[in-house]
Amino acid sequence: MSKPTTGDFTKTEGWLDWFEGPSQPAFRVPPGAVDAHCHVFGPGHLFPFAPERKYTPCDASKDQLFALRDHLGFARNVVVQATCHGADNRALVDALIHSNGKARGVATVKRSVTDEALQELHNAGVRGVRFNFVKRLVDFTPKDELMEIAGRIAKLGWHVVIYFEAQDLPELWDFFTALPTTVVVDHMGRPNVDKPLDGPEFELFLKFMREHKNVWSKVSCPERLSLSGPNALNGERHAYRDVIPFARKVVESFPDRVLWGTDWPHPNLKNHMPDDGLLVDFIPHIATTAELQRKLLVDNPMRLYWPEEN
Ligand code: 0GY
Repeated sequence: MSKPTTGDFTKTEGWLDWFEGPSQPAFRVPPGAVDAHCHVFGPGHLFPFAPERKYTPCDASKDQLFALRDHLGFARNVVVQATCHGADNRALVDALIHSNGKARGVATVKRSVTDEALQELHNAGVRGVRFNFVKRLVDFTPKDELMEIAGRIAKLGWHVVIYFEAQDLPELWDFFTALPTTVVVDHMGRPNVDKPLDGPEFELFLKFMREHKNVWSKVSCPERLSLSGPNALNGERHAYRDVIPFARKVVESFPDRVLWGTDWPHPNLKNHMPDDGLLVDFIPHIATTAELQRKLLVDNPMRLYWPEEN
């Protein structure tokens, strides 16, 4: 089904819309589970996309996100500001304040943000900022500017979410390791899963987490990283198999510092759009015991985003 973006916006050519009618996962997530990485897009006629954006998505509203949450059996969401909205957090804030306390957020802010604006974001449920280093998504922001923002948001008890690609970790290492907050890496730093699990590239990422106890990782987005794709094995719901060893390694090495999210509505996927039910069925392959599943889906995200409930 095509959902043309509304308002003055037409979605990017070739844009794949999110999966209509996701399947019921076979895996039942534990009570209180948190989808700790998802987005809202617009809708464009209410919340315009940012002039500096690199893509124009299809609309993906808060109500559609909350319906997916309920369908998959999750209790809460962490909504992450997507680059198509730049540093205009209105769609994110609108989702948070209409979530009945079931959503918290990660915003994007500029150096010029006022203390009052930060406090308003906090009141709405924002608990972190996102620094994006993926060149196809954003223009470069000077590191001194980002470090200044990190120092300010640290005072609110927030953390920094970083998004980068594996080959850029060496260059970014000194900046990342100087951040004064908890640091959450999106999608395991995007490993190349055709490279060996014990090769130098992924080992550098593991070292980053091993040596810096403030670093957490989302073990999310197998659909983005996989080369083998969603094909089930012998009719089983067992997709994205080439990503499993990488994600399982991170979960088992750092069980108290991992998060999981759907990444709905899945920006920028060119070849296939995942069935979110199938994505949930990826979880027991990477967190193989009830205890690991509880930490990944409940304990860890609750500690980071709803600490007052612990
Ligand atoms: C993701 C990944 C992507 C996009 C964004 O904010 C964004 O635009 O995060 C991507 O294209 O890899 O986490 O949703």
